[in-house]
Amino acid sequence: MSMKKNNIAFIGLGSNLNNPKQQVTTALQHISQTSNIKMLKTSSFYISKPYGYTEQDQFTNAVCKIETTLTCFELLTTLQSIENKQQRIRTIKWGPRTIDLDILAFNQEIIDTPDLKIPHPDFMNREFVLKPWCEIEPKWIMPDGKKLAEIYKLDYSSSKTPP
Ligand code: ROI
Repeated sequence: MSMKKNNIAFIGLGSNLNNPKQQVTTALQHISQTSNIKMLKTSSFYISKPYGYTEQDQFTNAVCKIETTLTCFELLTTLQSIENKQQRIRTIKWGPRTIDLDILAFNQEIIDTPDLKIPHPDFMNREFVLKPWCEIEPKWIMPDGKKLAEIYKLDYSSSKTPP
């Protein structure tokens, strides 16, 4: 008998097109309704200024915590199919989107493949990720041993500009 491992993951949600609040709500419902995923926590919704490419509408952002028997790659595929269901059209890099679903953390694992990088490579510079994430799990330990609340305090002390 093979038992599947229970994994803990955090997912970042963001939208700035076609009723962003509704898009995030719908994505959270889709995630909750996925078999092999149990929704554990959801953050409040945060309105944030666009980061990276600033000539676009403000975003609605949130973070959720799940338990799942899916592997991180299966989870990525699941999230991409939810993005597709919500008619995400990929135009320019960092452009407006109906929904963006990023795996922020998967247990304490480091994944570095062309299609999937965990932890999210730029999370420490993104207040719209750190704020909702810290709301639900400030004590989360990253693979490098740093506590999330410390990263938020230390690394987001001033506004940053993307590369
Ligand atoms: N900016 C904000 N504020 N929120 C996002 O979710 C977001 N997502 C992105 C880019 C375009 C980089 N900027 C963002 O992918």
